[in-house]
Amino acid sequence: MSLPKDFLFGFATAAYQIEGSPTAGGRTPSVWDTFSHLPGKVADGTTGDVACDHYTRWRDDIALLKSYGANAYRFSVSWSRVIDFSNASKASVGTRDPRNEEGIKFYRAIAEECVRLGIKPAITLFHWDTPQALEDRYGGWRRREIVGDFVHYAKVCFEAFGDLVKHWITLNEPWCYSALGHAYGVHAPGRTSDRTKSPEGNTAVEPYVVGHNLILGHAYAVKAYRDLFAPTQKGSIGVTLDALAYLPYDDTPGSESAAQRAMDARTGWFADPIYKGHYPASLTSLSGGVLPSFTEEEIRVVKGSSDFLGLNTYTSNLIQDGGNDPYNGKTKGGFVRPDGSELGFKSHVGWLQAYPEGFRKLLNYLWKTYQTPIFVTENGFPVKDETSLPIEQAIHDTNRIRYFEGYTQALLDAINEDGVVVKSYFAWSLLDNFEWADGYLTRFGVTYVNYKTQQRYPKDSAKWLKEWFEKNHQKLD
Ligand code: GBH
Repeated sequence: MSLPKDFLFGFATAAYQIEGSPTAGGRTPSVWDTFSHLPGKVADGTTGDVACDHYTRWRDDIALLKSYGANAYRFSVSWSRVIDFSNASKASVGTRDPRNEEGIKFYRAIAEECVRLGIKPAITLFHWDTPQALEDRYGGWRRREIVGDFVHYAKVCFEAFGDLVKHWITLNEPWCYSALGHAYGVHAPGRTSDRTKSPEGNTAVEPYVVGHNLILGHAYAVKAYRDLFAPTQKGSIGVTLDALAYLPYDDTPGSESAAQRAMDARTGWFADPIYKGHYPASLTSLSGGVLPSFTEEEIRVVKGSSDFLGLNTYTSNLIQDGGNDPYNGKTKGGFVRPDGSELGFKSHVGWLQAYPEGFRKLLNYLWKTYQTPIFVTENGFPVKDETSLPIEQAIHDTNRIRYFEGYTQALLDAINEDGVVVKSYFAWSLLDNFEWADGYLTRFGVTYVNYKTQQRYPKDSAKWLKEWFEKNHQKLD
């Protein structure tokens, strides 16, 4: 059992979840700054204003990566740090806002330090933090105009970091941004779209429009990279989607087709256009005809616009027919089988149960369906209790180790037994951090962060993962 020589092993983070310093170096707000400051949006009433203070402590955090044996680091760039929106109120649609050299300097220093330590930097361009200026200017991702602005920003990044960065991820989990941000309103920009305007009276158009523009933004950014940068920089670029193993609740045809419909609605919504050139047929009918369509020219740009499939995955779900949620395939999902037994073991967070076999099935499904190398860009386990435990106890994160044991074994089995091509494993996350609408209540880190002192404490899981990689990585040709 082993991992290929060029396998990337490391940890992932996202800008708004760790950086803090929201106004430093000319940064302007993103939709997450606005949203988290609204009362009632974040469970513990917190924001990312300070977070892990990574903006000033980044060098120590990269040292942690090194000590955990990582050969790669996935982090996201904050759009509103590297593009200067300080004059945005005077700008109109079509303005290409200038570069912000101070923001660029910050991320270049991080990438340089990684390279110096033998850690390959992998950049996510969009991890949900749309510049508020663009939200105000024309409605952010609800409008096609954003594609030009996203490509402009992406080109600034390719130009500024591309000598150091050879792995690019355009978008993180567009499903979350579209559905959680525009249908349920639990993520920024917090919109709960009007569902009465759709033919079925349940499906709103807006989340699909947002998803459509995200796909186009991704595809045109990839085109720019391939046309202008890849020939000299020789990196690869793709998208990261979130996926669950949706497993039939029982062996009835109803459950089986519902599970497939859920896969289509959650992951196929983005994966099918990007890898196959069209939306899934089941999503087209599920949406009651409100899905936007691509022009012939757009299809040529969208189809094949990812060098790999970036995969964020945490859990599995048992699917039955009969739900009422258009963005999850109008299915019902749960963790309890017909015989009353549970799927895997529980975390302290309702949506996540650990089920390693589901991960192995999912890897096989994605490999078979999309036939492209898979980069696992996030996988991890939350612990709520860590917040109330004394630090010296919280760092002994036995349950998280149990999760990683199962999931890394499933990964090895998929690679070595099933022949699935998997090129990376990034654990979520390097640090405990701002867990979006959950605030700081839920900790996903392999490093405990004491938010009062900003002191970092490696948890046992960090050591466990380090040893796992050392044991399984082929270093010889
Ligand atoms: C990823 O999101 C994110 O990329 C990362 O930033 C995040 O910190 C990490 O995983 C851990 O959550 O409305 O029932 O889906 C994973 C997607 C979005 C899953 C919010 C849980 C809330 C429950 N997550 N979702 S539900």
